[in-house]
Amino acid sequence: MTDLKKIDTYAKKWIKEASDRIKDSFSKELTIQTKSHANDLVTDIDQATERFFIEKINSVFPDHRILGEEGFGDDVQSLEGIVWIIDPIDGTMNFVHQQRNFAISIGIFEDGVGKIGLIYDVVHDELYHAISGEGAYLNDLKIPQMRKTKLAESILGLNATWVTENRRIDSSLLTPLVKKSRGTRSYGSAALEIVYVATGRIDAYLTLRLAPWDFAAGLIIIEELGGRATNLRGEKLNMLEGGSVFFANEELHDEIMKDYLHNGKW
Ligand code: 2AM
Ligand code: CA
Ligand code: CA
Ligand code: CA
Repeated sequence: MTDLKKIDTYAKKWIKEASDRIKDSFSKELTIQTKSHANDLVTDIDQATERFFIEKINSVFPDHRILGEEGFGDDVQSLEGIVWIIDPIDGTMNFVHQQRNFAISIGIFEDGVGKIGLIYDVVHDELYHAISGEGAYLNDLKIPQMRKTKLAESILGLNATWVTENRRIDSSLLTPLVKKSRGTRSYGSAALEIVYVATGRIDAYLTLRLAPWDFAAGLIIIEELGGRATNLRGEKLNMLEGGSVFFANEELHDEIMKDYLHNGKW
């Protein structure tokens, strides 16, 4: 049987060590490069942090595989066995511009089933953490099951990009949703926005394009708390390819899916 507790203990230890290194980097000059376009940033610290995890995991768990954003892990084409899905810094733009509002995100899957989710808000020293079937915690405090909300009394996590003209969704579909909600927020870190949904700071998070490392850990934490995680068509999330995502408490998920997203028929 897989020793999840052992994996969990190491993961937590490494996340704290990685976070100390990231904080040390605040006093040094960053090397910043761009990836797919001018606003898609990556720093030497994103890369060094991913490499740090890969070295540690390979040394203790040589048969585990690693899917990481910066590409230093394995060429993961299936979720067989144990797979760590890692975003070394989620919210790189915030990391560069603000030195806050970013997180380390690690989701650990066994044969495709989410087992351990860890999201660490480095600057606030807040570790959101779940082991499947054993509850979810913010540091040592148990997070209660998610409460149900109606859209009219809900705050939505939504990036303004998607309510402007874009090629992934007809933005007029989102206008009535935004109008009916109590308000919208955008924090610039998918992992943090998902745990804000988990803890009820916001009630839903929806976005049109994420990669698996953006939501792998968050998915495990949300599901542990009775929330719903799908894409914007209401389908199961694809852990190898990513796509649109929609996280919310059950009641709000139903309301938005039915009344605003036409049960995925758009
Ligand atoms: P990152 O900082 O790890 O790149 C910002 O709204 C959120 O979207 C962050 O979680 C960010 O993760 C993610 N993001 C940024 N660029 C992206 C891209 N090209 N594809 C998918 N997710 C992206
Ligand atoms: Ca990135
Ligand atoms: Ca990310
Ligand atoms: Ca990242």
